[in-house]
Amino acid sequence: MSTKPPLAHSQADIKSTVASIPVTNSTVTATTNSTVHAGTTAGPGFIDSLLNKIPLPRWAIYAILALILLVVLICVLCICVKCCCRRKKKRKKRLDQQVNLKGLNGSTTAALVQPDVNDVEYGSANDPRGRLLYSLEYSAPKSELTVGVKQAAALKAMDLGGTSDPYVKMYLLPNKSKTYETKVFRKTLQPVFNEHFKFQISQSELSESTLVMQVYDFNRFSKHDVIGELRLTLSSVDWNHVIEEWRDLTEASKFEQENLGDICFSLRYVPTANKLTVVILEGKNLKQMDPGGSSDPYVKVQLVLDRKKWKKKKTSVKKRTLNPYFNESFTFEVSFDQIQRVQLVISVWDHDKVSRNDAIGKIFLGCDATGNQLRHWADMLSNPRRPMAQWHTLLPAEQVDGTLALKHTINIPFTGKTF
Ligand SMILES: [Ca+2]
Ligand SMILES: [Ca+2]
Repeated sequence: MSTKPPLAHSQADIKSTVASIPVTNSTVTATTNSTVHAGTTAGPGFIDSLLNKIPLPRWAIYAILALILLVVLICVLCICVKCCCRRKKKRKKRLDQQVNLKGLNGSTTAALVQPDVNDVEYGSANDPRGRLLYSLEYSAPKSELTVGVKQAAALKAMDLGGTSDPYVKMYLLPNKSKTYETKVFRKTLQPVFNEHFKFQISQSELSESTLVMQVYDFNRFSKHDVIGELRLTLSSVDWNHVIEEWRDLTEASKFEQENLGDICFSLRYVPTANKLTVVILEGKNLKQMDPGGSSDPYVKVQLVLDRKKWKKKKTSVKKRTLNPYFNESFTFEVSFDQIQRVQLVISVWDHDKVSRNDAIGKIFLGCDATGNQLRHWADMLSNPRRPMAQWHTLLPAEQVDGTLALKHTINIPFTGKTF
């Protein structure tokens, strides 16, 4: 208590009250006394009575309390450390994935990808679509255009999870006789393709052609989406140098992409039984072939072996629909030796009572197919006895016939629309 008067003095000085020192002194001491008194009687008194009720010595109670406090502190500390670690791990995992994807680039197995079920499209039309690094080289003596698809960057995410499964499709216009596709790179927005494709084209044709490179997002269970595209007018290119440059992708223009529709079917091969089963499941958004704005679709399933028409089956006709549901199964006897040489041609036709039936669109699968079709075929072969279903976008019959004809220059019995 002897130290209190100077403290009271100083408080009084600071406040610079006009009141006399003895008065302030007494009020301050009074208040301090009262607080001390209240503190010692109400709080501790209550705790004392509580502690007295516990049949343990005081030191033991204090020790237990300290122990509990220590345990709580350790728990809080553990939770904090765990949270931090998890965040670090996530960041590390993301980095690892990027590294793995970089390591995968260029490997042949990248083509046989099986993206997850959550391949769902989202995003709007005006987002940036990313960039593509390509190269162009023309050899006049060989009449050969070499297009290099080097890499893409900052591609637009098309799937849930913020990624895409990109691949590049390319062709020349107006003579769209050959379409090339790169391998698919799974779950990345910066694939490194490093693939080269050659077009046989004369110098005069070259100056009238447009090179179209489209970056697609692969989806196993739905239609592949165009992420973006590049259209290069080849007449404006200086062919004295090898061109290598980055360009921003633009939204794909639809004007020359005539929509023929999509077809879904499953393939199953049982090597021990020599059985190939094709189930034609359904078609969607088929092209309107009849004046009434509809079509009467049916599907032809054909096998070509050693350049000859080999086996043929067809579904029933579905009247007046552009989204037919077939679910019709066809089984062919194909030996393991034959399955490696056979081509499966799926064509969708519009039935007409009066006039000739028209082909709506066509695709072919087999070991010498490309892109999506080759992927489906490879999936079937690498998963024996399991039916593998997939959607395919129909191509113009002439284009597919052209590709087939190119491969079988002499013995082709199937040129023209009748195939
Ligand atoms: Ca995808
Ligand atoms: Ca018809």
